[in-house]
Amino acid sequence: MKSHKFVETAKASLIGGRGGNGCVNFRREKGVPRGGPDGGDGGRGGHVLIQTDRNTDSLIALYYQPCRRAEDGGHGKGKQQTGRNGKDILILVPCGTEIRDEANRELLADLVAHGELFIIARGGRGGLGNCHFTTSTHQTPREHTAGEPGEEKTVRLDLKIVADVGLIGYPNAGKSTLLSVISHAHPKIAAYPFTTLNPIIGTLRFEPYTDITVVDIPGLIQGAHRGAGLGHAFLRHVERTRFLVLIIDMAGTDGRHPADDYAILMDELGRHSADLIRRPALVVANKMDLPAAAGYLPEFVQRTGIQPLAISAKNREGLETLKQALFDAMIKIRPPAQDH
Ligand SMILES: Nc1nc2c(ncn2[C@@H]2O[C@H](COP(=O)(O)OP(=O)(O)OP(=O)(O)O)[C@@H](O)[C@H]2O)c(=O)[nH]1
Ligand SMILES: [Mg+2]
Repeated sequence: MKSHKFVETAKASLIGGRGGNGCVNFRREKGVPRGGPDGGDGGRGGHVLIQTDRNTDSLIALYYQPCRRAEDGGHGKGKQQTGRNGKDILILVPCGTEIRDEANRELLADLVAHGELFIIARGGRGGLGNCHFTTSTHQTPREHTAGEPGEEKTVRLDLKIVADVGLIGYPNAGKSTLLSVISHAHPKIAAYPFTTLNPIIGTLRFEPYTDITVVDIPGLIQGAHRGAGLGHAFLRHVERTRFLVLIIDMAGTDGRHPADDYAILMDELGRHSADLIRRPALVVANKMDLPAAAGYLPEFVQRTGIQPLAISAKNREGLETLKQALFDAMIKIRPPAQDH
């Protein structure tokens, strides 16, 4: 269905344009044998700019074109004409893009809101023309300066999706099914594990108050921190969320006990980041339409000490209660800290 590649990390080599050189020139006018210096300055080299854009959903642009160099500034000319500035390059990235120096991993920018603009590689300043070097004793200066080189940056970009709520669960637990019935998103749903390969965002409308964005990610399994299944790198996409929904297949469809699933999910979350297991969360028991679910539920409650919210995403049961719980949670929780 998806025709474009989803790229969530990219390396790029970005270079600002060189500044134009200052010019050496002397005025030549009829009847003025030795005109004064009138060499103009060089123009600034173009910047490489990065801007967040809510209509851009992956780093694909940098994946195909990882080396960018902005245009050089024009050289200065006679009659004090300044060279033109080099054209800037604007690279659009999704909201939630972190930019780090490739060499030392220093965080250069974390662009979250739509429209944030960051100059990643400045263009060099233009050089000075000889008209700047005149003094009372030095009337025919030939001095000028060359344009400065543009900045060169090798950076790594990482997308961490910006959403309010993250869906966590084993493959096949019904995360995508749930997203499809509480929002207008159309994630792929299938009875085999790892159907979801890329994060997908859905929006819940609570008119007239607010919107809640929910991100659906791939399934997490035991050993994900060692690379099992699809690994755990995709958990970055719930790092910025304020609230998690842990979805448990209460019917044990794939032959595991739901209480084990819960313990393993928490363990894998904790191994990815201690922050994630402390994040406010709601445990949801899905597939309650299947008879086995009623059998597993009491033992789940007893072993985990958690009374999950029972739903059937497939039959659209329990969804109003779930939506209300999300809404209440959003109101209670302060906006996310920007220090991830
Ligand atoms: N009986 C029943 N089946 C469900 C329910 N919710 C989801 N399913 C089924 O479970 C299977 C997996 O659903 P998905 O929504 O793709 O599961 P997922 O958690 O997104 O799986 P991955 O993307 O692989 O991690 C599909 O065959 C769904 O139809 C439910 O409430 N009841
Ligand atoms: Mg899925």
